[in-house]
Amino acid sequence: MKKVGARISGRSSRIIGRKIFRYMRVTSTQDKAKKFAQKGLAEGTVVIAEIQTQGKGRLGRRWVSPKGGIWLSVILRPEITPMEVPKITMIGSLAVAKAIAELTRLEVKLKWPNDVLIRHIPSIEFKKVCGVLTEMVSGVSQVNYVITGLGINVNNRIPSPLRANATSLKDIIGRNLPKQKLLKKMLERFDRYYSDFRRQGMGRILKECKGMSAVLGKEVKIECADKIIEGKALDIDEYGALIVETEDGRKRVVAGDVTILSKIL
Ligand code: BT5
Repeated sequence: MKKVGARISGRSSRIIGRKIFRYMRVTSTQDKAKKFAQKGLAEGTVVIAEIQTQGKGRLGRRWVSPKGGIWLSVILRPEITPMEVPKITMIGSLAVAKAIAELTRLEVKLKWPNDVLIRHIPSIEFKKVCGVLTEMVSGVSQVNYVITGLGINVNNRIPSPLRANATSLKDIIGRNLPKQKLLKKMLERFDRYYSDFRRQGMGRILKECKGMSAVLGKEVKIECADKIIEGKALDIDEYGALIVETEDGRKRVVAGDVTILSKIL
């Protein structure tokens, strides 16, 4: 594991990205960030790597992380309860979605609970360009710290088994994108939304997330840990839960894997 630059600071950020640790190759930026958090490193510290050898998705899944992508984790110390942690996933995915939209002018959507999708021009299909993983260490009623991991497919190749659902910005645009520019925009957005959240709660962020949602108003199938729920996605509540109208009435879903049954997003 090679450490490229010890500490790169100097961005005018208030919180996110006050310190950035860059690595050539790590197992997972989540693990590095967790170790730093345990040692007491400040909120807003970012760990970023060129390559992850054991990148992680949710529920122990693998996240493919070759050279060319943005793989990073952020240490956060929000004063929230464990139940509110999905709010942080929303903030992270919104920051990525907005930064990509601003830089590329492509159509970007959020797929509840943790995916950023992009339209695979010229088709009408949307594919996953980014996944967010939020892990926490907490007591019963208070979160100790949160590590939010963002994996963005920028200039990397997507292995063929994943191509049906995943894409990279380079795949769509046909050339390399300036990774540092996207990173800077994304961290600035993240910083702004996180500060808004700490000052005023989820109001504006929730509204923007709903506005970019790929699932609201659609017929969906959600695979949860112990059951499958089918119905129409009606709303996302303040805690980041999805409200679904099913044959047995309204259900509130806090986590799961969504398949959108409607053809057109
Ligand atoms: C996620 O999980 O989407 C969360 C991914 C978080 C990755 C970041 S990278 C920086 C930080 N450090 C880490 O170790 N992780 C975080 P989930 O929703 O469970 O999706 C995982 C599934 O997406 C896999 O089972 C594959 O099907 C697919 N997948 C794997 N690699 C992918 C990629 N690069 N792009 C798109 N899809 C991928």
